[in-house]
Amino acid sequence: MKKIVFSAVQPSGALHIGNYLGAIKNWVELQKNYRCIFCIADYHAITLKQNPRILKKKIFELVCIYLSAGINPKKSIIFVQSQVPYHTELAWILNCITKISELKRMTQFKQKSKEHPEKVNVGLFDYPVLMASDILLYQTDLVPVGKDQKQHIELTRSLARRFNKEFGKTFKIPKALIKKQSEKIMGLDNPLKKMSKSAEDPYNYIALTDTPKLIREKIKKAITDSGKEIKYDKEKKPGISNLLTIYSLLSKKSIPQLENQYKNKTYAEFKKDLAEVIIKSLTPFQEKLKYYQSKPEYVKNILEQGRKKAEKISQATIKEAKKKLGLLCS
Ligand code: AQP
Repeated sequence: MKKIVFSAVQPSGALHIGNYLGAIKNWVELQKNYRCIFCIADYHAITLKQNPRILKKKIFELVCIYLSAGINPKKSIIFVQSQVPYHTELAWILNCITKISELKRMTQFKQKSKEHPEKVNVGLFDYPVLMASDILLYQTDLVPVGKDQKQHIELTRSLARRFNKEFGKTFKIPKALIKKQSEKIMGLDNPLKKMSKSAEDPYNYIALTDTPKLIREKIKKAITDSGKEIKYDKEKKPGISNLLTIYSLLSKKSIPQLENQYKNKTYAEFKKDLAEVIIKSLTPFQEKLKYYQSKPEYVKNILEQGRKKAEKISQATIKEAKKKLGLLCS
């Protein structure tokens, strides 16, 4: 039996190279050796206000992004979270064993509620429990994510252990799979904060759909550090270190190789080349994206197949959890 990999992305904002390098790119490789399940986390997206018309478009676009990045629907399950009712059902069950103090400690909640105090709703607070339910429903072994999700996976592990201890073994205890080099791609406008979909300034990120002209402009404007040297030093040179990381991940050249290549060159020369490396990586992806976006029936069919498979696996887990709790199930 192959081990199970589960991960998800929210169909909100502009998907960026941080999401790609930190998560989706790694999923593609995992398909070779694991049973992979990739979800469009639309219920998570509505924890912040969404325009219904745009949300619908974003859900469809995200499926196309998965396919264009190399997720193969013949090997992996692709489905939309809100189309499988057991996610919210298990979230309710897990809510009943989650302490409020645990959720209050979640860094992402603390940050988001500080940034947007007027937008804090119960869903945003409870987001990590829904995420735990997403993962545990599929008896997941590994969850490939960026570093920002580490704390949520730790909570998932605690809840699974707690449930198993109290009611008998029901859930597998999953592990986070975080790749060191791509664990946290930082914002182009602020290399001390992660690149973020919901950033107000689009110059914070390179979106997967940005045009070559815009990519050149964004990289040109990206914050660098004082001094002239192109050298990796996360503490003293966070800006250039972040750009070196992106360059290295996309070109497959190591950071020392790049440092050597740009030894006597300027930031401007380095940035010019980096923009071209990004464009070269994104062009074939964007062509595929256009192709899938022109095939809505094909995409819908993939989602329907995915929904059926996801429902079957998750139904077995929810039944078991309800039985253990003494609830009636059909
Ligand atoms: N900057 C990043 N570097 C590396 N990985 C990242 N991820 C997100 N940002 C970075 C990883 O991308 C996956 C999908 O993220 P998500 O849709 O769950 O939303 P998020 O993590 O909340 O993404 P954003 O871009 O930061 O959106 P907002 O602005 O809404 O918070 C996850 O695996 C995540 O770790």
